[in-house]
Amino acid sequence: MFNKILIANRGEIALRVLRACKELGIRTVAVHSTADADAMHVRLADESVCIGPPKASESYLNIPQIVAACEITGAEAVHPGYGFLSENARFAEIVEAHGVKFIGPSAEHIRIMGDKIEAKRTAQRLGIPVVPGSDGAVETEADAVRMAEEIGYPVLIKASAGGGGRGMKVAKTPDDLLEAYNNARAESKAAFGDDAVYMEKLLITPRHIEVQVFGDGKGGAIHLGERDCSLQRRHQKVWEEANSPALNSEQREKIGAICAKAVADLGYAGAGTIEFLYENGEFYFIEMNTRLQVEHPITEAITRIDLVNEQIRVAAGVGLSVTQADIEFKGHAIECRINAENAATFAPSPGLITYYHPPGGLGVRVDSGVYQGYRIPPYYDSLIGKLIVHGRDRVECLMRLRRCLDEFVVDGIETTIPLFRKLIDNQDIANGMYDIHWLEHFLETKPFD
Ligand code: MV4
Repeated sequence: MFNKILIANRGEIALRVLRACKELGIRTVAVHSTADADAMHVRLADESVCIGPPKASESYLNIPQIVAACEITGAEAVHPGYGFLSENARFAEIVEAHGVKFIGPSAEHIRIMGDKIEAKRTAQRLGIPVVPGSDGAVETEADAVRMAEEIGYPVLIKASAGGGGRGMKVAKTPDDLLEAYNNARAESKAAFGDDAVYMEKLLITPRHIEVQVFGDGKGGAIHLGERDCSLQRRHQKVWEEANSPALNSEQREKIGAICAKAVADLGYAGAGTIEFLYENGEFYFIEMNTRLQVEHPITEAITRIDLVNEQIRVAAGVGLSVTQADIEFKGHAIECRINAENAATFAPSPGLITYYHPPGGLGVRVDSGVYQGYRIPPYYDSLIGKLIVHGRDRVECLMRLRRCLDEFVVDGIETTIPLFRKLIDNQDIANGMYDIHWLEHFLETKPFD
C-alpha cells in the first residue's frame, strides 16, 4: 500500500479523498492555491504545498507545480478527484513518468473516452447498446444529409471533443441540417480546436442513467448499480438518486452485467461511469467518465462500499475488496448538490459563512469542506457541499431528506437549499416521474415567485 498520497484537488472532494487515505493509514499531502490557504482539506492534511495563485490554470491545473509538489513531499501517488486534471491523459502520463502512480485508469483509456467518437465506437465493440447514429465522424455536408435521412429526423450533431452538452446542435428537419452541422463544426473548432462531429438520433424525453463500474486492471470488473441523474439544469446535475426510480432489479442486473463485462474486456483499471440515455425501456450509451464522480456517495450509501478506498486499492495493486457476488443494493439514496448560488437565479454567491449548522442523524451524510467563519472564494465551482440521505426505501429517503432540508442552516451566503425544499414538495418528484427536461420546465414555472 502507498505511504503517502498527494490530493490534486480542493473543496469537498479533497476532503473526501483525505478521509479515505486516513482510514487506510496513508499520509496525505494537500496542494492549494493562495486563495485556499484556509481550506479544510489543507488544515486536515499531514502536509500542504502552495502551488500558485487563485486562478485554477496557474494552480490546480498547473502540472509542473503538482509534479514538483510530489517530488518535494515524496508522495507515491496522486488522486486527482473530479474536474481539474482528473481526465487529463497527459497529466496521468507525466505523473507516471515521474515515478508517481496516477490513481485512475491508464492514460490510454482516459484518451479513448475523452474522444467521444472513439468512446462510442469502443462501447459498441464491447457490446454496450449505443444511440443510433453515424458510424464515426460525419466529414462532409453530403454525408450529413445522407446520414440524417438514414437515421431519421430529428437528429443531434455532437462534437467529438465535447461532452457534457458542449457543442451540440439539433436539426429537427432537413431544412435545419446544414446550419446545425456547420455551426456544430465551427463551435467545436473554436472551443476545442477540433471540428470532428458525429450524428445521433435525438431522443426526446429520456432519463439520464449512469452505471458505476470498477475495473481491477487485470481483466476483472464489477458494477455497483446505477444512478439517475436526470434532474439537471444547463448540464449541471442538481439532484441524483440511486437506484433509479425507473428501473427494476432485473433491468439493473442486465445493464450492470453488460457494463462490467465491457470494462473487464477493456482491461480498465479503477472507477468509471458509463452514461446512458434511457427511454421506453432501452439504454443508449452516450459517454464514459473515467473519474470518480461528484455523486458517487449515493452509490456508497446503497452498497456500503467506499469507492475511494477501492480506487486506492486498485492503484496500489492489491485489487478490489469485493466481488460482484458481494454487492447488494440496499434501500434508496438521494444527493442534493448544495451550491453557493441564489436558488431562483443560480447567480453565484461566494462570501463569508456566518453561521453553519448541517443536518445529522441516521442515514445522513454531509460532504463539505466549509465551516462557520469560512469565506468561500469566488474563483472556483460553486459546489460547497452535498447532502446525501439514505433510507430503507424511497419513501423513507424522501421523508428523511425533507427533515434534513428543514435542519440545514447556512447563513451569510445564498445556497440552493431552498430549491430542494420546493422539489421535495412536488408530486412528480414524489412519484419519481421526471426526465432530463423536467427540472428546466419546473424552473420555468417560477417556483419562487
Ligand atoms: C443526447 C440527448 C438526446 N438525444 N443525445 C447532453 C449532455 C451530453 N452528455 C449528452 N446530452 C444529450 N445527448 C441524443 N441522441 C439529450 C442530451 C441532453 C441531456 C442528457 C443528459 C442529461 C441532461 C440533458 C439535457 C439536455 C440534453
